[in-house]
Amino acid sequence: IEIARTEITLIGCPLEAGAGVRGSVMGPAAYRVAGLVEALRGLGHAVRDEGDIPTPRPVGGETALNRLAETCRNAREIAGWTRAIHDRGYALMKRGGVPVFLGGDHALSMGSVAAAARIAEERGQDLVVLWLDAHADFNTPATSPSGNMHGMALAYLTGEPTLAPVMEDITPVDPTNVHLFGLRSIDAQERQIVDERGVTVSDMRIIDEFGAAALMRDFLASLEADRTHLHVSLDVDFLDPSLAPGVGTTVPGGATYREAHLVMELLHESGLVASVDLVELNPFLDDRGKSARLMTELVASLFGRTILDRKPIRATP
Ligand code: EXY
Ligand code: MN
Ligand code: MN
Ligand code: MN
Repeated sequence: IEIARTEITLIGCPLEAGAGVRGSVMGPAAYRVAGLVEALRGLGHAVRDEGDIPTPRPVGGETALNRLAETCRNAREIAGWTRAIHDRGYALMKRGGVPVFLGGDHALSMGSVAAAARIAEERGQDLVVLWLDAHADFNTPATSPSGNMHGMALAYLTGEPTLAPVMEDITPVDPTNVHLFGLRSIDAQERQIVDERGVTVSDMRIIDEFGAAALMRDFLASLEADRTHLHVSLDVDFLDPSLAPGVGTTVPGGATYREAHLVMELLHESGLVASVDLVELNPFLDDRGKSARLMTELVASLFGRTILDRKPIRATP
């Protein structure tokens, strides 16, 4: 089968300020070592690696942001990253092609999804966000048990007013267009927010019962082809920790090897994926590059690799 040649731009976002443990700053480098560029080129795509976004200066001076920093760890750093990632992401999408944001912790999506929302609005499309994650990332500063901003990304993006100082004037994401897939860890108050805002949730209980493929097919069938910008945000902890230990927030009972590949294969077949985040990879916690390699394999499936041309993953090169 011929794969449609896609212009893919890789953009490294080496941040760790949103996470509770350090190390995801090394994520972009690990994807390059694992051969992400080569894997995508091998499928016939036009791949440009833009390198890493330089660490921005923390945003300071604003009273509202200073107040936010009292409850949110590294709020000024995250504000800097959000602006930088948004601006670069927006410029890339404006040129066309599919950007792949290499994280970096999940706070990076505050910038990447904000950029996707702006582009979608300009193009008269609906932004739909598929959040492949063990967690909901819907905490607000008031409900967060940790103060870690990677757990607040979706609350910010769907217009949580107390998080607005991170970066004002975003195009808010419609929470009913957010699909949490793989959920198995959520805080009590966070659960309330997810319910109240009408977010779609496929938790692991539902995935176990009905199967990842059936749920993913229904989801994709509900989207209108020309009117949809589908943004996929893939958190390493979506995967079972036995497969992907290289993440700071492992939760048992995650997606299996084939479930994860099948989700990627179905997403590819849909032809709807317009932007992608790869987040939370922590090479410092990884086991001989195992998680970086698996994530790279999954991205290849997302961009058209099929079972026939897949090589087995080995623990060592
Ligand atoms: N719900 C917890 C918190 O807000 O602190 C854990 C969040 C982990 C977020 C990871 C990236 O998905
Ligand atoms: Mn996450
Ligand atoms: Mn997570
Ligand atoms: Mn809707």
